[in-house]
Amino acid sequence: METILYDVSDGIATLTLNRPDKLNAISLALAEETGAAVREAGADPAVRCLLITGAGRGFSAGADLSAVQSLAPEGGGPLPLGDILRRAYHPMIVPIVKLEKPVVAAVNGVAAGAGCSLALACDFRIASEEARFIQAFVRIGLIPDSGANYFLPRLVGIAKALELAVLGDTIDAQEALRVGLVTKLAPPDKLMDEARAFCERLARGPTRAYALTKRALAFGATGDLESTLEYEAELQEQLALTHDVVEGVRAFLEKRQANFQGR
Ligand code: T3D
Repeated sequence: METILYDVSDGIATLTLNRPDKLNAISLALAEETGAAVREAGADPAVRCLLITGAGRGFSAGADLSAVQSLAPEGGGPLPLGDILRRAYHPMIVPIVKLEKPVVAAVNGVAAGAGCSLALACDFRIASEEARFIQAFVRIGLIPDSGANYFLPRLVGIAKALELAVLGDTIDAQEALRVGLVTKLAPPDKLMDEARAFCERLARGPTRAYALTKRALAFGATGDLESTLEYEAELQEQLALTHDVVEGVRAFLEKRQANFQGR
């Protein structure tokens, strides 16, 4: 892979966006390779948590604007932005949201435009105290994309989402924590250690319960009470079949730590 690094150890897959000279701007190759690596993490039983970060001083500066012009049709015409999103960006974002394992973003620096959407698609964001978040789309005359219109109102409410999207201002890490965009902050030199420790905790957890929690919350966010109650009952029935529920209950009764195996 040319634009990302991917490594698995101790139950954690680490995916590093790796175009540091362009602040990890998203080329078609980076989008494709990221989506493929996320799917690989999903299929690999050795992976129980996915960590996404950026090489160098940025997390991701969004769409690679230096490459966009070259995608214009020969002989002129509008940029095929819809096609690019459908073909490259959506297959990068959807597998992250659907991954049946926890996904943590270690936001090491600026996250702008679709790079911010990529961070928001993750289940948790641990940000460097020097990270910045920018809904940069409006600065080039676009609306938020790559799922920002889905993630932002859910995380910060529609009024704040509108403010961030319309003004396109830079918000610093402290403000991002205050409004609920990030889970926690870490000093820049401790970010990866803290993110890794967070992932280690998740990788030792009941992976199937995490997966079905993601599904249940997504369902509950749009469903009515009765259908959500029924959905919860169905998912608990599935979990009752897992090793981890048997082990969790037994460990409680034996007054010891559960040894979850993710199955
Ligand atoms: O269908 C579609 O394709 C549409 C999809 C759209 C989705 C989007 O993401 S739209 C939004 C695209 N992103 C942006 O508009 C952000 C552009 N970048 C910036 O505004 C700034 O770079 C930042 C605020 C993110 C960071 O500023 P700063 O001062 O820390 O760094 P810098 O000096 O501006 O950037 C460092 C280098 O990265 C620089 O290259 P150089 O001059 O050293 O050779 C810069 O050109 C490059 N870079 C930064 N962002 C991008 C980029 N190169 C290509 N594309 C970028 N998005």
